[in-house]
Amino acid sequence: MPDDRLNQITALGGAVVVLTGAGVSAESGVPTFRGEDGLWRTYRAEDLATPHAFAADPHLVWEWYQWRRELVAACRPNPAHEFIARLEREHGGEFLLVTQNVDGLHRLAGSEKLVEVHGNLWKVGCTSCGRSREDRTVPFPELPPRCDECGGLLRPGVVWFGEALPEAPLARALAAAERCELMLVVGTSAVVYPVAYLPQLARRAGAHVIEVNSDETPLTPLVDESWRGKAGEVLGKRL
Ligand code: BJW
Ligand code: ZN
Repeated sequence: MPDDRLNQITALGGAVVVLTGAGVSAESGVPTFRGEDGLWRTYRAEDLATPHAFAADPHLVWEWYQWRRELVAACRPNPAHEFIARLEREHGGEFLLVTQNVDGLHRLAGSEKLVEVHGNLWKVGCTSCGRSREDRTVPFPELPPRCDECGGLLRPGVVWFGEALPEAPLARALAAAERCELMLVVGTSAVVYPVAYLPQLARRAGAHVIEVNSDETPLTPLVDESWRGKAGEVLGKRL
């Protein structure tokens, strides 16, 4: 095991935050949003992941989510997810995993201290009565799916552009970013706000920030260390 800042800080029980994005799941077969093989048939996230798109054509938006639910249902965690789950288990100090991912793979890998700030693909919410619940039906017999209770239109339990992030998870993420000693930022393009503020916040509060990414991002010039490469390979070596 290398003697680097990650190991030094975790050995001393310093507070650690891991922030992840779509790149951490790429080696599991989940397409990223903005990468080369990214997105998602012929549509851009910015065109489908909005309340406006859903209001205009809920069937089309649900087709996209149904396709993603089917795809993700067949995916398994990779060594990057496993490394992060193990870091949580073995680290004596404060720990929080903040994920922008909606695929649920971190939980499958065993992560427990986590907040899903952009929601979860396996949750649905009713646009009429407001009830929300977990629903793992793949595929839905009919699109768009309807609420069992009131017959209203269901929507995916994710956060779209222009929508507020869930209050409690975001507050936990902000507080953890402000007091961590080390932040590991894995597989995110760091362009979607407010999450993109978290590493900046941590850095300003004096944390050591390490970015793990196969490419450069707008965050790269601001971090203390860049570990260039595929997350599963770079972090898998440390398992
Ligand atoms: C690898 C790899 C490998 C590949 N290993 N690495 C300024 C300030 C604040 C807000 C804004 C602002 N300017 C604009 C906004 C608004 C907007 C925003 O940020 N827009 C930007 C695009 C400019 N933000 C919002 O609208 C947010 N809400 C908000 O601000 O609300 C305000 C409000 C307050 C009160 C009331 C009402 C409103 C909401 C943002 C929601 C984002 N939603 C999505 C969809 C989620 C649901 C779904 O999945 O369908 O979240 S968009 C999409 O982007 C998804 C992701 O979580 C998010 C981030 O993407 P991510 O994870 O970084 O993926 P990629 O593809 O971009 O990057 C992958 C990276 O991995 C790359 O760097 C690769 O190199 C790398 N990689 N393979 C390691 N193997
Ligand atoms: Zn309902």
